[in-house]
Amino acid sequence: TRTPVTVTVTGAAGQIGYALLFRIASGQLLGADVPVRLRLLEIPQAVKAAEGTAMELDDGAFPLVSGIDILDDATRAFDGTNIALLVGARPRTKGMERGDLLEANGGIFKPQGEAINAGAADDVKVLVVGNPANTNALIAQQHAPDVPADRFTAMTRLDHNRALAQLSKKSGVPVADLRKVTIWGNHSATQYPDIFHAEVSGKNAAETVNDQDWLENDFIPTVAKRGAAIIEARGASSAASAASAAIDHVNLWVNGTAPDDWTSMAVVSDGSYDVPEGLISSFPVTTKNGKWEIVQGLEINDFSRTRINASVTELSEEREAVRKLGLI
Ligand code: NAX
Repeated sequence: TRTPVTVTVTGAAGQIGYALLFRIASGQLLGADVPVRLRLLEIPQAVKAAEGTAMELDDGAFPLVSGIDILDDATRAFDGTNIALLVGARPRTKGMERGDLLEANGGIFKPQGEAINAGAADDVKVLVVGNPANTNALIAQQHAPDVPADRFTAMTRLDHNRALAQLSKKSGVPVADLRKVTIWGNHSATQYPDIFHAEVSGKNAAETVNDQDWLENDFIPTVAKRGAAIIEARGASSAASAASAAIDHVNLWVNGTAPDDWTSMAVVSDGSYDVPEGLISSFPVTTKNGKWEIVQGLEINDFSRTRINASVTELSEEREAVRKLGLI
């Protein structure tokens, strides 16, 4: 039998945690033959609620779960961890300025980065879901100098999946026959969902749809503002879809993308597509043997260039703001 993989989930008592943990326990994160050891990290006030979730995990009697620990200490939670899912974050509350938000999250992601640096397994892979996800990932990464920078990623797969869903509706082609959509930039309203390289049943998506008005005034805003629309409809923010995207992100990273497709991941930029080096920005990415690579050589038209630049500028500003706050 295989040795269990240690998976740490922060914000385990939250609504994404609630959806995510059961998917991990059932084998959908890593594979139906991979046992997992779960570590649930919460703040002290939420430990009791995390214990409740753990009781329900027990009651799922999942054959792949070899143990569950509930912790309120980051050092212990990340000790020996192979997969770190950083979901818990400080949400923006009324009257909070962006600087306050970045600072509050710096207080979470700096110590978590340090704990990962100190004790995580050599093969650790980190996914940041908690918002502002790209910049939180940057803060954690900057405080883990001994961990290769390419192990720190932030989630834009939910945006990618939202783009697939909208493209499927518009084209009348099932999601299974869509390939190569891309989310560029920041997981925020400035993100750019790109279908110029996407394929609908093997044909170019932008040419097949051939509707610039839909692209500009429907598709892009619908994908970028979907989070707000979900809150409006459900009275609570996206949770099961966010958990599902986290499963996709890690599963693809570990097990590889299909030969004729790619995924979107926010990863440390090497300067590709003129995205400043070191920013954690979303790119089209292929994965193989647990490593990701940015898809190279795509032609970027003027329409795309303007939008990618706008989102990347926002990321540069966030990096500047956390520098000024002394968080990196
Ligand atoms: P909840 O408020 O339901 O849960 C967050 C949990 O995190 C709480 O239980 C809280 O106690 C815990 N927490 C806070 N600080 C912590 C710390 N230092 N260590 C451990 N746990 C801590 O939020 P939920 O709906 O689960 O969303 C979690 C995060 O995901 C939010 O930041 C949210 O904005 C973000 N999202 C990111 C998405 C993405 O695509 N990247 C989409 C969905 C979601 O909006």
